[in-house]
This record gives sequence, structure tokens and C-alpha cells, in this order.
Amino acid sequence: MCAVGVKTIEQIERRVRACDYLVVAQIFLQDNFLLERPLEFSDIKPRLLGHWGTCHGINVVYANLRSYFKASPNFSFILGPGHGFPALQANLFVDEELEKVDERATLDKTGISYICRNFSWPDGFPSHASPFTPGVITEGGELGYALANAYGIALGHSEKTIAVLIGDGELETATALDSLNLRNLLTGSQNGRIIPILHLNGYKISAPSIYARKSERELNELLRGFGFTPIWIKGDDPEDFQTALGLEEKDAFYIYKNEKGFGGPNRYHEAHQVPLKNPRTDEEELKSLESWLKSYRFNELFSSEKGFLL
Ligand SMILES: Cc1ncc(C[n+]2csc(CCOP(=O)(O)OP(=O)(O)O)c2C)c(N)n1
Repeated sequence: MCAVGVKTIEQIERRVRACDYLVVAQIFLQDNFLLERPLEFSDIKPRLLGHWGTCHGINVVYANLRSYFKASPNFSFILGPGHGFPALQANLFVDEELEKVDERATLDKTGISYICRNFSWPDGFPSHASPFTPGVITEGGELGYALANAYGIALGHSEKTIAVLIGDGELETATALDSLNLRNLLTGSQNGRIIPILHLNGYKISAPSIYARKSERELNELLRGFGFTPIWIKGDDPEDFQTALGLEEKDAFYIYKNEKGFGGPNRYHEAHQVPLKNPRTDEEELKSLESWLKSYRFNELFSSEKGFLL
């Protein structure tokens, strides 16, 4: 068991808020990225394209893993659901990994403006993970390979630990489901450790996922059948997450249950893509976007003078 300090919990919460803000800003804003004045129609991108729904969950997982495993060279994170790209981009930006490959992504106001304006923008970043993303070598969009890749990295590398976030929709693919069997092939001490995390946010795109329709008991029995020990993390409390990681259970399979779109103006099936359709023309939607952005209190997490305070 790990005793989780108050400071650690606060750091994780702050990082999640910062990355959630950056996700929303990337999807919607073409100007006024720090909300230095009231939001106007002209601050909104003319064409909104991206995926919000899965992003908060990714930010929670990323922040907790980062806090627990630090920046160890023997630790890797594999992200299954490619739709969560703005969350991946936000985390790579905050960790200054993006700046290593793109000198315009500086960890300051200019860099924030750069990543936000250029997300889903002509000649900018695509709306999904691509070879411009540090750590990504292919561009595809075919779900299902996250867990198999994690086992591949672990093969013959006992020094490695690989955490892998598998979407509940992704686990419906034959590839992902059959990859659960790889546990049996990598039992030897010469292989690394896999930390599978199922992102049970309930929806595959906008329809309920099969795994969300299973009872807790059914899901537990399924995973036990594959030789795993299911460990549930319900909701976003960093203390619960850190405690679950601290169990250091050898064959743990984490089930992180959260609400798709949590923190946004709508949840579940409505949250998958862009949850506000017309903030560039509809006054009410513009206000809703502004209060959504303000809910993260980004001014407590970043200032132009001091940079990030995470
Ligand atoms: C093999 C394959 N089948 C279908 C798709 C289309 N697709 C893209 S995202 C997605 C849903 C993914 O669901 P989940 O993993 O739960 O991610 P989230 O809903 O959290 O975004 C589907 C079916 C795909 N990309 N690859």
C-alpha cells in the first residue's frame, strides 16, 4: 500500500485541470487562449474538429502514472484510443516533450497559443495522433493493438514497465480481446511488467460499449478467467488511483470507471466529439464554452510571467 501525500494529490489534480483546459482550448480556440478578455465569436475556430469525450479520462490516467512512475526511462505508456489526441498533446506539451521535436511548442504563452491554434488547423496538427507526435511512429486509426504492443515491448525486457490504456470500445475488437491471452506467454522473469488499464467510460463513440453493459461481477470473472486480478478505480480521486497503483499486484488489471465527457457541458453519448456545435454563432453556447473553460481556473495553474505552476 502507498500512503498518498496531500501534495501529491494536489499536484495530480492541478495537472489534470491544466491538461483538460488545454484540450478544450485546442478544440475550440483560435485566439484569446488564456481568456485575458471575455470570449468573443471571433475567438472560436471556424471549423470545429476533435474529440473531447475520452480526453479527461486520459488526462487522469496520464497524471497518475506520471506521478507514480516519474519520468523513468524504463517506464512506457501506451495509449489505445487515438481519438484522445488533444489530451496526449497537452501532456506531451506540459512535459516539454513536444518542444524537443518542435521548437515552437515552448512552455509559455507563445507555446500555448501555438499548440491550440494549430490543432485541427490547415497545415497544423491533425486531430488525431500522427508521426508529428513524439513517440508515435505510424498513423492509422485501427483500434485494438495497444495491449499487444505493450506485451511486445515487455518481451525479454525485465527492466521495463509498460502501462497501457485500453478503450472499452477498443476491447471489443478481436485483437485487443485476444491480447489478454498474451499474459500466459509472458510469465517468465525475463519479461517486463504490464499494467493494463481498461478505460471504462461507458461508450464506444456514442453508443454504450459492451463492457459497460456487463455487470461488475461479469467483468471481474472475465478478467479472472484470463488470469488477471481485477482492480477497480471508480471516479477520478487521485488518492484512489495512487493507492490502486501502490498495490503492486503482479497480475493486476485495472478498470478505471469514469464518465465520458466529465467536466464538459454534456456527458456520455453527447460528449464524444465536439460537445458544443455552434459557439461561433450562438451566444448561449459561447457563454457555456467560456464557463467551461473558466471552471478549470487555469489562471491558478499558469501565468505569463511565471509559466506553469504545477
Ligand atoms: C478496428 C477498428 N474498428 C473500428 C474503428 C472505428 N472507431 C474509431 S474510435 C472507435 C471507438 C473507440 O471506443 P473507445 O476505445 O471506448 O474510445 P472512446 O470511446 O473512449 O473514445 C471506433 C469503433 C477503428 N478505428 N478501428
